[in-house]
Amino acid sequence: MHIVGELINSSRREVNEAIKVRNAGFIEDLAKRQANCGVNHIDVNAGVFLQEEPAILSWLVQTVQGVVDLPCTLDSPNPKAIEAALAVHRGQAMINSISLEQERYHALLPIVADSDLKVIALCMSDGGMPSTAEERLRIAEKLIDGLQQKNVPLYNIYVDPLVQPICTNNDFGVEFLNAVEQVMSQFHGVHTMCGMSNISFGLPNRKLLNQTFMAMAITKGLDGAILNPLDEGMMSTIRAAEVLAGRDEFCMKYTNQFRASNHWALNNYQLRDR
Ligand code: THG
Repeated sequence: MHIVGELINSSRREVNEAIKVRNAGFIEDLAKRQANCGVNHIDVNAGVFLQEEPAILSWLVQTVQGVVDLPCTLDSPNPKAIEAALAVHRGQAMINSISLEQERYHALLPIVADSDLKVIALCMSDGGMPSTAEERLRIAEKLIDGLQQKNVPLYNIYVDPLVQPICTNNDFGVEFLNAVEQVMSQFHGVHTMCGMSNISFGLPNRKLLNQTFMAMAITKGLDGAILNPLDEGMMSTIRAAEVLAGRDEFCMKYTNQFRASNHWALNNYQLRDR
């Protein structure tokens, strides 16, 4: 599972305040804590700052990469912000995200063309949000085709079928899951990615719903997610679902996570004192 840590997002109040006063320490701490959870990319989002977004996004990248040796996911539809951030970024950045919305598509396609960037392809068009798996597939197909024509290799494409709140439509869960399954089987080599927490919007006990939905999506082949890596329940669910879906050779990741957690110490303690 390719995990993107979501916490450095300007829509979160504390992050917003830290950015305003350029509190590098706060951002560095969030970067380090997410890195310690084993994430693959750190998402950076300065979307609420509009005019200042290019300057702030590149400041976030430099601040994050000053303390952790990880690439960033550049969470912006603004080509100026992406360019500014890429100019200071080290390693293989991920663009979050291109979509079929025409303005966004034509602004971002030249940036990823002929590059080694990873790119999230969001299943959204000017026709609004897709509701069925079929609509998602049609958009995914066009995005994959357009990216391939610009020499973006399939293994750098992460299709995001778009998670929507289950409380607004009873079918949103199943349609998303079917889209994951179909993308993974029809476009061999392509990855999938999503922001899981939208599924539980407006409902109580959101963590339970997010975790359960994650396990269900993993059985369909989901291999990437943007999430809060400090949520231990979610991280455990991912390891458990991956081992059970046959995606964790020799159960190594599962065993290692268990070892690293308190359960291991507790277990040893109980064994010793038996
Ligand atoms: N797809 C893609 N990109 C995305 C999303 C997506 N980027 C933005 C968003 N959705 C994913 N990022 C966030 C960032 C923060 C939060 C939710 C989604 C959030 N965090 C909680 C908070 O503010 O305190 C903490 C998380 C928690 O407690 O579990 O709300 O869908 N391609």
